[in-house]
Amino acid sequence: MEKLIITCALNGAEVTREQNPYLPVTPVELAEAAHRVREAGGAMVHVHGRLPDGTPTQSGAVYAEIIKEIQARTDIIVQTSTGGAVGMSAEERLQPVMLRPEMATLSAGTVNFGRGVFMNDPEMMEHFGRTMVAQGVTVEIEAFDVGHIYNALALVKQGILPLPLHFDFVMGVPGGIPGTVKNLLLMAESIPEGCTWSVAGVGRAQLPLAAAAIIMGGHVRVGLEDNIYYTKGVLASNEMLVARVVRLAKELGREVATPDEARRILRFPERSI
Ligand code: KMH
Ligand code: ZN
Repeated sequence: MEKLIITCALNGAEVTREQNPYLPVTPVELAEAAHRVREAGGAMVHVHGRLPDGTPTQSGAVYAEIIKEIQARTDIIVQTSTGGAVGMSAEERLQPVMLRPEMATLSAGTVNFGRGVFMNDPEMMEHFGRTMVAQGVTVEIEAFDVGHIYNALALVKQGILPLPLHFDFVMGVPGGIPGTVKNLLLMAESIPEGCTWSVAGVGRAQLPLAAAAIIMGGHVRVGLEDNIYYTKGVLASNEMLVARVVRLAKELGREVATPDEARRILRFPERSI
């Protein structure tokens, strides 16, 4: 098995400080959290822009600050969100891609998202895919349901995205595929040979799906975007969640990847700038 890539989704767009006081919001807070996550064993952070009052933003200036602050402290991979928050326009969401981050997400289908609708229609997905490839940004497909895998493969058929792809199965969003091990097996078996995958279990699905992914040869995403609790009634910090996955991996005999090892596993191109 390849070494295990641990990604930490530091903040997301929906969680608030009122729900979890450890939530990083500002670029400096995100960078300090990224540094702690790297120390704990994380290879990548998935970040969302926020204004100082916590409001989600996809502003290029905010993301530029986040990337600069993180890179000043650590070699961890910075993956920017193109999902942003429910209700944002496509152009708004795409702004961070213009900064040419190493990796960005591409949500591969529309899904009910709690009480809202997270829109990702075919035209948007094609536009996101073309823009990310043109900018030299490695894509992570966010699949909130099994059909989203096939939407991503349609982009491959159209010649927009290259194979192999890296998929992140986001499981347990109310409106998406439930976060069970049976469903994880279905997701993992639905991607083409040679592709890689990670799983982001939402809420209480985070821990069992992380354990399953370690055993199955997939990779793991944890973090406050997806789950604010360490255990029932006990709030988590990002680094606590990462450290637990590192301990699990050790017990299960799976080595953990450094950021550079993750760059190789995820087939990042060599970059001159
Ligand atoms: N905030 C969600 C509506 C992503 O980052 O690419 C979408 C999301 C996906 O978080
Ligand atoms: Zn996100």
